[in-house]
Amino acid sequence: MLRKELMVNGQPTTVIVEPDAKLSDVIRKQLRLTGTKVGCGNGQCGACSVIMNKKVVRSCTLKMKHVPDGAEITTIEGVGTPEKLHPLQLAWMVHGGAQCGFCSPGFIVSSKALLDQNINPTRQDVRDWFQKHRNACRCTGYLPLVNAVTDAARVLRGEITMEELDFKMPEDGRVFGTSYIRPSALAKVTGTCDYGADLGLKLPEGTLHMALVQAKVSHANIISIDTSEAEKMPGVAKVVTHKDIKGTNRIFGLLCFPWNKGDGYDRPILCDKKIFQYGDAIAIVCADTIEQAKAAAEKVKVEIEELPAYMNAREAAAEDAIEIHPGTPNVFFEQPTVKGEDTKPLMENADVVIEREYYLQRQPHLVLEPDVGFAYIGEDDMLTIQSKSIALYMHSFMIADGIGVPLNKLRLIQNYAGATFGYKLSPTNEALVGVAAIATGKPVFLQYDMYQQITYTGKRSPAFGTLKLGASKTGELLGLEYDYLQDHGAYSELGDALCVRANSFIGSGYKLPNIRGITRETFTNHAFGSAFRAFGAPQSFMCWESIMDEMAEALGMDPFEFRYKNLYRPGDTTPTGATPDCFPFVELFDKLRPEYQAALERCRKDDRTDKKRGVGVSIGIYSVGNDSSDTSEAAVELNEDNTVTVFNTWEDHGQGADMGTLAVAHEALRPLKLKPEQIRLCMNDTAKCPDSGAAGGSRSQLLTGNAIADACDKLLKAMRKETGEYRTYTEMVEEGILLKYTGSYATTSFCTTLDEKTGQFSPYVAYLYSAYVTEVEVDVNTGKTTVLKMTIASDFGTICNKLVVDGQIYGAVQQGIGLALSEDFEDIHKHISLIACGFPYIKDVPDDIQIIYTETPREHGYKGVSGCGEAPLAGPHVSIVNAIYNACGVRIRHLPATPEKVLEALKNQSK
Ligand code: MCN
Ligand code: FES
Ligand code: FES
Repeated sequence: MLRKELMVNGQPTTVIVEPDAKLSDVIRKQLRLTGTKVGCGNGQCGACSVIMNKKVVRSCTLKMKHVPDGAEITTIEGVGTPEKLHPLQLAWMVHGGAQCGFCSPGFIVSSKALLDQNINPTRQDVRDWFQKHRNACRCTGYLPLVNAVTDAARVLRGEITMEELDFKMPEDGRVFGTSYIRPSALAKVTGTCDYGADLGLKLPEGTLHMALVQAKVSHANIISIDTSEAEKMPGVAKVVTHKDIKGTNRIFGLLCFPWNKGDGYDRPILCDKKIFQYGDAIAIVCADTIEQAKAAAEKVKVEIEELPAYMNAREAAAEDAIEIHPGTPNVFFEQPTVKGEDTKPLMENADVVIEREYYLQRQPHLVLEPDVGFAYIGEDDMLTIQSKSIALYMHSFMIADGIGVPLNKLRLIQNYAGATFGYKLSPTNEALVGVAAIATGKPVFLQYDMYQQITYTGKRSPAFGTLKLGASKTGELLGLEYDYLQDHGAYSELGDALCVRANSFIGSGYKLPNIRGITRETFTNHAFGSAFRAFGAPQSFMCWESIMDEMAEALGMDPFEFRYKNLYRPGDTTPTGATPDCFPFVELFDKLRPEYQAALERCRKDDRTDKKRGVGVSIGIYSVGNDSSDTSEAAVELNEDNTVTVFNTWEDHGQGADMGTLAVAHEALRPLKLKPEQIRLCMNDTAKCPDSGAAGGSRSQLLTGNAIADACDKLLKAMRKETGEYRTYTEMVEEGILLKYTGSYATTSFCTTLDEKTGQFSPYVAYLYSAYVTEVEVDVNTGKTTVLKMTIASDFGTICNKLVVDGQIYGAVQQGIGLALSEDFEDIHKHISLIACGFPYIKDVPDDIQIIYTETPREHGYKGVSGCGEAPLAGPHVSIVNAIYNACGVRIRHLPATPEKVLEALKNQSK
């Protein structure tokens, strides 16, 4: 043991530690300073940054034996407090720097060390600093963070005051439509916000720690599971296997269409007969400490018979492949699109016909907070599960039978989430902690490390698409044929819905009267497909916006003007035959055109023989809500102090559910003249809040927003006196008037259901439209592509909070760049860390991102809103690959466009 005398946040502190203990563990677990977060745990993300003796260190890799005695350590708690913010913390809030906020303490601490040395850094200095210190963010696209640092520096230099930096309420007192700071920002920037791992440290004594016994192969029959040795290991309370599960041991995968060939019950909670993918959970060891649990997990013996592993869609769809889920064909869902005339004769008569194949890879979500959750038997005998779930009611429904607990005995609560980007639309750990809590009768805690996060949570489903497009020589689109095969990995969960998204998006955005296409979804033994921001759109637009670019070239037309000519205009319909909710593309392109022309001019001027520059264009469309019918509920209650509480399950990934809820409620309750702080939020607890639906499908602002507004309307009606004034709480009670009202909203009356034979339907309440112009530089000696600038023009309806929506776009740019150039989870033994998976750091993302909006009010959204969260990720990657082509003549049809791939294509080109 070492005895160290430290100076922590200005306070002399003595700690007794193991020499090999990590500084991050000592700070978090011994000193209970949980503002310091641990993300990757291996020096790649900077979430754990602290200042030690004036230098930024990543505390997760620093062993205590290397911490000098007397070291001065500053954590986020020492930078500033909620009562006395450091300018960096305020600047972070004002610039929307804390979305999920998981990276914020690390960034702020790192920035403090920079400003301590250099009070007047340039933007480049800030970017160099974050790159050097590996401060990684998955949500913000970095640009707002650089803004925050430079503004905080201005405060420190005395050029502006904190008051001047702060958000100013407009004179009319409105929150809706402004850049009001989200309510959770203060806790996030001060490190006082408890995420799952922080709450884990606050669980009662006796809580058991869970370690999973996971499959080390991708496909096998299980012959036996022997837990006898593990059970005898020190500290072990129980080894849970499928035999201990009281329910069906299956997670219901939400079959969406009855012609799905599976039954939706293909995913076991704990494997019983088969292993379907690498990492599958086979047993759970529950022990007093995590070390004991892990040691015992090593002793569980699993005897298997290995089977052929199908690691991509084509292998699994081949005729000789065995069924991964016996009884269900590997290709478990198919959906044709039949729109307009037969395309065969059209193709024969078209002036130009091109046929191409494209592939979009298995994009990993790469969130910084690894999955974490816990469960306990709570009040009223409820099995209470706390996790990062973004679908609380839906998950209850999906797991209840499997774990063997009636729905009315199950309570799900969302913890603050260090982002999900959709992977938490799948119940990843909820059933595991549920069965462990039932089997042991104790509180249980399960935390994945980054390796488990990457290898054992869902991924974006990769897809192959072969498209054939016919056009007239004047550039009219005549017909499209396609065959699209998507790899949904080991489990079917939401796979049919994902498949149908491709029918909606391939061919969209343009006048295209005639389509014959088929989309197919297949099981493989690779990572199961889960929702990922823009669910289905990036795959579809990779195919569609690539072939549109190739068609422009075949026709000898400018790719921007070719698109412009064909853009949706009134009278046009979507590939599923629906009428778009509005037609903003022409105006968006008109606004983009000068940017496009300036970009072409810049690239022409700056082009060099070794570094080629080019401009790419693409569009992206996304939809709002679940297919065909969607509903949401929220409630409001008048409190004794005449404040109002809003109740909903608008789960927060980090996108800003708190902000959306507050802004809508504040606006809808304007007659009460409440200040924003007089509206309280009670969110994301199924025991307290009504079912608002999942925070997926960019649906919440529109659907839950309407439900909140409806609840507010009802409350206002109840409070309104004949004089037009409003009753106080006391008056309401005296008159015996209800204080709490539930509001609801449903899309059922105007959305229609999918036609099995033709794929035609009107599924969505609203759509989201974006167009991208991107400038890249390709180094022809290395094949490396750098994105220099991206301009995005979008229409998401009326904007509820500008800071949030800007932030969504900036963040999507980063993810689009990763998707285009580096991110993948293909090799299960290689793609196992953030860096190996191609995580984009600040130098991979341009500091020049321009945002253009049109705000076409939507008929069905409160105050004209539509959604926004996923939309900006529908198409940016295609503008990048199109720009690569424009720069150097290399057409990348299989993503990601890694330097090796581009270099090889360049070499082939010169042969
Ligand atoms: N918003 C707005 N004005 C509009 C539309 C939306 O101000 N006209 C705001 C909303 O208040 C909300 C945000 O934009 O804070 C997104 O709203 P919406 O599009 O309705 O999306 P949801 O809240 O239903 O769902 C979240 C969506 C999805 S599905 C994924 S995945 C996603 C995303 O948004 N994951 C994210 N954004 C993310 N952002 C972060 N930081 N982290 C994630 O994991
Ligand atoms: Fe320490 Fe990622 S660098 S948690
Ligand atoms: Fe940076 Fe979410 S705000 S990771």
